[in-house]
Amino acid sequence: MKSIASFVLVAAAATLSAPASAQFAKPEDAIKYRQSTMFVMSQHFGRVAQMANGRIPFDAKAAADNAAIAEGISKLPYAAFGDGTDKGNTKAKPEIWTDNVKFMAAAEKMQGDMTRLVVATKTGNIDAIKAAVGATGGSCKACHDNFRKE
Ligand code: ASC
Repeated sequence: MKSIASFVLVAAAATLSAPASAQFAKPEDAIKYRQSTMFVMSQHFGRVAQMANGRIPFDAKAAADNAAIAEGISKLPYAAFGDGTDKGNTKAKPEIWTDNVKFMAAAEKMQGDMTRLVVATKTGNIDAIKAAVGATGGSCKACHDNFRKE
């Protein structure tokens, strides 16, 4: 009985952690999904960046809220770079698949920067937020330079 219960738990965990790519009916859907999530992430990160750059008034709560949303979204795009999604309406470079370890390291760097941005926004300290925005924006840019076509 105990072992059956364990098996059910393991099976449920395996289902929950199955590659999220399984959710895409066709490659175009995966491409649209990763572009959409990147776009929404840029909108929320962009609001914090605009505050850090003094282009919109600093609002500590709005900064924290937007950073938290961007951090959550930063987890989403990478399941949508599955096999067969390298062609079509995409600027993705082949290196995403041929050098996937480097690509995923760049993704994780950005995700870590997003987490540090959330921590910074919770302090409400504009200098800490500026530094974290700079680091995060640098990660966005580095990955685009290496893995996105012009
Ligand atoms: C943004 C955004 C990006 C990055 C990048 C940083 O706000 O949409 O792609 O920052 O421009 O250089």
